[in-house]
Amino acid sequence: MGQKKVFGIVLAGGEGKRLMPLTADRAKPAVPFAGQYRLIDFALSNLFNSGIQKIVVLTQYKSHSLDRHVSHTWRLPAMLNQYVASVPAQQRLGKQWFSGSADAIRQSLNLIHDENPDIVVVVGADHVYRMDFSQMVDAHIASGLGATVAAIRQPLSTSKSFGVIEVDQNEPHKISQFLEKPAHCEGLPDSPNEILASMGNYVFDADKLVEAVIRDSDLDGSKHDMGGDIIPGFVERGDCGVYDLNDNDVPGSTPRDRYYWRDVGTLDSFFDAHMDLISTLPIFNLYNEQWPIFSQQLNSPPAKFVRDSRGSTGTMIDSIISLGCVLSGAHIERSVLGPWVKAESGSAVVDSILFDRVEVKPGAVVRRAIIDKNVVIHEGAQVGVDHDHDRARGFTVTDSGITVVEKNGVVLP
Ligand code: ADQ
Repeated sequence: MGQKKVFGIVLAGGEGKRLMPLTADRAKPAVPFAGQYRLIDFALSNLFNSGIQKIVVLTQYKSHSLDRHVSHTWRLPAMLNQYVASVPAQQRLGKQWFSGSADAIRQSLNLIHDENPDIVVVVGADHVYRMDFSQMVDAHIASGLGATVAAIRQPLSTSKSFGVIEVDQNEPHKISQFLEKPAHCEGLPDSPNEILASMGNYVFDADKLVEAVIRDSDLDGSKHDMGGDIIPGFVERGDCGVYDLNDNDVPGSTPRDRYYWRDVGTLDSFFDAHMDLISTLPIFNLYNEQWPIFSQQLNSPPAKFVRDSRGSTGTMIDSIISLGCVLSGAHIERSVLGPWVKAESGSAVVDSILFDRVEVKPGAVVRRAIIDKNVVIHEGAQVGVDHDHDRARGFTVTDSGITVVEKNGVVLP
């Protein structure tokens, strides 16, 4: 990135409807992940580790726990002029909230003007991955183009979830067509069952980004969306490049997780991403000290795994257990436990994700389930065993059979 001034913007105002009920009370980037993290920690760690250390997080929807997490966790040394600032929508330009991700940037242009950067890196907040943005910024500068979109190959069947990129045959670093979430499209010439998908991460020349969001605000029919409006505009003007994640080399990556990227926008993909963490050779490795994923420093005692009062031992295998957990005589298998979870005698937690302070009482069973914060699962109760019973009790059951229990819930037998 050399001497260029680079500014980071994290888009964190989306509602995350497909993650309901986990987003009933919090913004999607604030959803807990892997026990001690929040989803936004991945985007912020990637930016910070890339040397981008002036960052704003644009928030809107139910932003309280997100703002709190960012301000408690991401305190960079002001003395070095580094910061991560969470900036809620403020109606600075009139009586309207952000109408889309590009409008969020337009309404926050004062933040860009204050820093007067050469380059702006704009990233989403709800993906699990590692990426060195400094390499993407270098490629962007070398291309001479106004915008660059990060891209990764995905199955053709997922086209309706992504911006789909077509490259210029003569200039393969340049995008010739960008379709936002098409229901149908063609596969890649060298791999018909795959598309080149936008990762929702962009690098811009600062002046061109400012110009583009201002121009977009006057356009009839625009949804003021980065993927739907701003990027297609750059492509139309022949000013948009592509940066393939395969060209990114993050220090300490393993062959298994080098190109790992997961959009955790649905309950099923959120569940699957957790399962990627817990195998012996993880598909995504949290233990890479050369590219750490930072999160809250919990003031908590270590996790404890003990026999119960009758002397019965529990078992635990292929699981992640956070600080403050006490597991006495419980069976924990292929599960991720957040801080301060308690599981008691004869209980079983299998293939499940438990958020902070869940209590699993004696003899209770949790199977293929996501249990939000502060839920109490009473003695002998079962979750994820009988889906009809789960639905009858008001729990969400996904198409692939994951039961989700909302925050503060009580599960009775
Ligand atoms: P989506 O993720 O579906 O697709 P969107 O819902 O706009 O797009 O979310 C992108 C980011 O912007 C998220 O981090 C979200 O929190 C944030 N955001 C959404 N609305 C916002 C608002 N009003 N204010 C502030 N922030 C807001 C995008 C791209 C696709 C790309 C996928 C990759 O549009 O082209 O393929 O990401 O997952």
